[in-house]
Amino acid sequence: MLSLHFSYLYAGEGGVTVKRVRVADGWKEKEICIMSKSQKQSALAFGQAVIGPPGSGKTTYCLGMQEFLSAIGRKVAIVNLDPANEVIPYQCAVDISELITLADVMENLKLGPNGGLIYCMEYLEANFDWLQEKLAQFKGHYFLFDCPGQLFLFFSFFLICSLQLAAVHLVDSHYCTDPGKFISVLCTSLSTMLHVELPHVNILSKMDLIEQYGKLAFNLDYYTEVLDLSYLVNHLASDPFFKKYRRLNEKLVEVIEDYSLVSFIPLNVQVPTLSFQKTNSQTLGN
Ligand SMILES: Nc1nc2c(ncn2[C@@H]2O[C@H](COP(=O)(O)OP(=O)(O)OP(=O)(O)O)[C@@H](O)[C@H]2O)c(=O)[nH]1
Ligand SMILES: [Mg+2]
Repeated sequence: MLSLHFSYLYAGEGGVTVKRVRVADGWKEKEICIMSKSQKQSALAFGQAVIGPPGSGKTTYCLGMQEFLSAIGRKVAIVNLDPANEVIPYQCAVDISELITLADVMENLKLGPNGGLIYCMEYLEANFDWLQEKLAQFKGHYFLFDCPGQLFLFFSFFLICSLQLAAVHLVDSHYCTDPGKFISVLCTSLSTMLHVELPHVNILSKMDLIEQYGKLAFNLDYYTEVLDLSYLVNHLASDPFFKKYRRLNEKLVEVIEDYSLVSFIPLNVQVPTLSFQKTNSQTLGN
């Protein structure tokens, strides 16, 4: 078997890096393409991975963010990574449906929607150079990745993606009106933060509809700051049905409080304010 040992690196002419490698029968010099520090810095690209459960408003957020960033003079490119997105309301720079669509996979391979999505993501990973070539055409742009709702499909994508990404995790704000659902939203948000391992912003989307399904039991700050969840557990226990789950709920909120990571930013995408951009510009890669 050919065993390679790296000896040393030095910069060759024209920015090519020459590496001396030891092969089974001696030493050999090999030209390889390793970017210098300055080349790396000039190739640095920033962006947001827009994630969240199905229907949470990811595509609408991308449209709103594209309009907002363009209005403040940023060059922005949206990458649709959802092979099930049939109607795309924004100007799409890169579209996964040029490579593969969920409808084709379901029809030709006789798969259901979840199996089809897994196949599409594996196909994208196998053709990652296709995506990289497309992204390379948008040098100097800020990227927005519109992801499908099935987030677990994306963990490996975030690992291999070479961009400086921040995760923008959207959660439908109407879950605040139901304490049981809000606890489950806190758990999924925490689990997402821990799995994705990117700079992370949690957003309560559709704020204009927040009280459409009932009044909030506490002030909005209580839901966004996620500080003392014992009030939420007490409130839930006042319902005879949820009373028997009190211990379970106490343990769940204990986990969330122990990590002390989850908080939310309320957003009505129809009125994106400058304060949203200012507060989060660092996390979102400026
Ligand atoms: N009123 C209101 N409706 C919104 C808002 N954001 C999204 N919607 C609506 O919510 C629905 C779902 O929005 P999408 O942007 O398609 O959600 P998505 O997360 O991309 O959905 P999937 O791609 O299916 O996972 C659409 O009918 C949107 O018009 C908002 O801020 N306010
Ligand atoms: Mg969508």
